[in-house]
Amino acid sequence: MRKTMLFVFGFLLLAFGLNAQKYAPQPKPADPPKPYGPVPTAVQVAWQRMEMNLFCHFGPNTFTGLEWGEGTEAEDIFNPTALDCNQWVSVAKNAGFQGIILTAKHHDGFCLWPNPQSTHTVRESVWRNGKGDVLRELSDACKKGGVKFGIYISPWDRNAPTYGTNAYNKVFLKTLRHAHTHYGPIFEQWFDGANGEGPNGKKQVYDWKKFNGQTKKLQPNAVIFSDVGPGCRWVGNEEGKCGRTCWSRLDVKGREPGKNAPSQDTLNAGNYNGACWIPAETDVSIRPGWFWRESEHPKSVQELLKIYYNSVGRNSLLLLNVPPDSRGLIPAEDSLRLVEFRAALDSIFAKDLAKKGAITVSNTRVIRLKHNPFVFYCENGAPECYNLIDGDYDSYWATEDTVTTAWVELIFNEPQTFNRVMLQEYIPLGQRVEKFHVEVEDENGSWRTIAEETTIGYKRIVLTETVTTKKVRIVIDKSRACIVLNRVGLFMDNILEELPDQH
Ligand code: FUL
Repeated sequence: MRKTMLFVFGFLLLAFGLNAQKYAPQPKPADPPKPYGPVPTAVQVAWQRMEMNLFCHFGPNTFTGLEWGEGTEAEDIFNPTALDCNQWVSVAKNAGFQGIILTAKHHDGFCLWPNPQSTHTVRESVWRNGKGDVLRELSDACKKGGVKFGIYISPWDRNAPTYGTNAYNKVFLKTLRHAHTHYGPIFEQWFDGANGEGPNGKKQVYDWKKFNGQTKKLQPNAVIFSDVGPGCRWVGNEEGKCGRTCWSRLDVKGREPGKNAPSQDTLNAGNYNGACWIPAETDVSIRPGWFWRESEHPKSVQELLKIYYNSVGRNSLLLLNVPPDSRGLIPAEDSLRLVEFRAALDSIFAKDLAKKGAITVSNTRVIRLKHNPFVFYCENGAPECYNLIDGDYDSYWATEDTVTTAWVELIFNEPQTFNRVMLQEYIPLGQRVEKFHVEVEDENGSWRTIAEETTIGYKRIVLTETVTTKKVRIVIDKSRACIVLNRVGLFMDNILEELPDQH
């Protein structure tokens, strides 16, 4: 009996549903937008979505106070008294960092793992009677804590006897191979561009093709960092500042890391017509130096917030260096500062005021809705534009193919107060927007521009004066192809209220 009733009910539902489909005026849905220009690989998209990673500079310099060790330091100098990589991982996690990159070998050549290619390693030190291995500990701790693990291995080596000859390239390849086959998986391989004098006064001609080729083969899911990628690029400075205009595209033909890299300005802004997708990574230290020194202290929360806005908020990933001390622990003052930084970010970004609004758009592409493929609309206030606030990364609002100027309007019942506007382009389909502005309606019904900017990219956080309004309009003035946005957000930052230098 119950079965029959269910059957009848189901039949009625189906019949009614089909009927409704038949008679409702349904526009023809368009195909999703075609990718524009170079686009990121799935690995690059996953990497960009990490947003913030921790950098750990650790090695003989932690004990000597040098920034660039000579390579002649006695191995016994490296002797952390209480190394605990689980502590590094919990510091990273508590602050919301997704990955940790360790200087496995800095310019002094000292290896934090027993690299068979070198006699200048933890194995030759007194630390744990030569049985210690920092790479092993951090890689294990990362796996245990669910944090991704990456390594910095400096090509420049002030210790390697072969440095400056062809033989060094082979040694370096074997060094990479050892690290890549014993401690993976790694999410990022960091190649420093510094190329100073070797012990014999010679400069090394690096075989980048082989370094990258082997890395890609052994660690296909690792993004390779260098001045010219191929996975991601240096942002061109160590101050935590990505360009206000920032394209994730770069031209690298004939270029190499180091002296032959594009100019620092180019790295900062990318190339408008760059042939490759090589997004910017902003590396900066929480302290004045890259390595720990007792006399130095971490930056304030305000400074960290500025760095956040100038990196994550400008289409770049933030790689924040937090150096462990001579005990092998991240000092309490730094870990506390990071907890404060996290609390500040949470207080600003936990509440997205855009979610309280109704949305209309000047144009929309008719897209079948992801969660209900039988329903689609195209009139103003169409459901597609709610993809901008649904929290689903892969759902977006897009304009029709020929439309490269459009606006999104947020309308509220009650006035809202905010000073940060967050926008995201759906980068799997490329980077498109090159000019936009934000307007608010005042009490008299007239519109006022509160910000004018250029690029958006993966994420753009626009810093504005604090405004209170019932209507906000984001106007895309110029896009290189139809517009594809997956996020609009409005936030109130009560911590960094004054507008920092925005250049
Ligand atoms: C630079 C190096 O010379 C510094 O010592 C540091 O490792 C920084 C991240 O990159 O090129």
